[in-house]
Amino acid sequence: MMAPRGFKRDIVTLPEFILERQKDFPYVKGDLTTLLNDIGVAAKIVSREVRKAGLVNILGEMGNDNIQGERQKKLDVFADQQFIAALRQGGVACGVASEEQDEFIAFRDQLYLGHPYVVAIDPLDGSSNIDVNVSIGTIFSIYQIVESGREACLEDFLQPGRELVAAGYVIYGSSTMLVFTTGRGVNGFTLDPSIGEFCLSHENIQIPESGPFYSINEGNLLDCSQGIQDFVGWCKGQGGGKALSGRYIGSLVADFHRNLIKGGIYLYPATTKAPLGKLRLLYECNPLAFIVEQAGGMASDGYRPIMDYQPRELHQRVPLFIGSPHLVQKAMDFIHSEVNHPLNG
Ligand code: FBP
Repeated sequence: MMAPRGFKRDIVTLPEFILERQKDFPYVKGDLTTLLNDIGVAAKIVSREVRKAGLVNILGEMGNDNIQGERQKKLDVFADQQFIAALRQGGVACGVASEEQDEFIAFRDQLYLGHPYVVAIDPLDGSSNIDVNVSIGTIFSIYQIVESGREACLEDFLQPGRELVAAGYVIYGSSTMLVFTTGRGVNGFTLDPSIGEFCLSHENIQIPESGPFYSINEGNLLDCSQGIQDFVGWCKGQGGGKALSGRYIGSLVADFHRNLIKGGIYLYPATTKAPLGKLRLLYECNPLAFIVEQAGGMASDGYRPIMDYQPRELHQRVPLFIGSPHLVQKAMDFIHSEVNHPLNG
């Protein structure tokens, strides 16, 4: 039976959505479309392995440490290989920097010369949750290379977040979702395994001005500055305000996603043990900062926007306060009111 004239399916797949929005990008010839699709394919492959992790030999450790000094998990390495292969085979990116790799990888084949993009990736975020079946994720960000027609080089990756062309994350949770921005709003796609397609499920996501959740590893709290301890106290209703609910999954992508949808703040401040915090500017903080700002939220190191940082090195760490603008501003107010705060002279 012929579909009636003008019949329109009620689902929009990721490739269709990107193609439809391609006209928004003055300078692209479809490269960004291809690149986002390549990332989508690798995400599907990783999602397939995550969904049967307990049945296949992909849980547990590889037996070595990565450049971050963390025990590398088998799924970290699997995801890293899948995304790098997808970017190399996709033939659009000319280089990649990964949280799991010591150095960036420039795709040196002639084929890649002239391709305008490099990608930074945290292939598997929330590694500590892999073996216990808790939501984990992938975080990616795309920069245009500084000078076209040459091989990818370090300066292409060490650009401020303000220079990002696109950023996104994949969450492997109760469903697999891909959420991304190209600087024109934030959209979310849910993987429909029955057709193997990411389908538009969350259009033009806006983070609530404030929200009911705060996310911090309170095990580190006594190691944080007084301003941060006071802010967490405020979150708990000390000082008479309405208490927020503490939620900490231990997977940045999962905590961030909940707060993006429902409102809240995630913070991983500097501590005496980790004076620069734990999270990586390139692989985790910049891409999520781009997304949250596009959704009406804020991302700060407690003093200035994350996106204003001039990165100095590939694996640089920064403190992170990210989420609903009212809550991030509140945290910054508490920090700025610290007795020995430099701004208080
Ligand atoms: P990786 O798993 O990519 O190293 O990410 C860091 C991370 O696991 C975040 O996902 C999470 O929010 C945080 O570290 C948890 O750290 P901690 O165990 O110190 O609270």
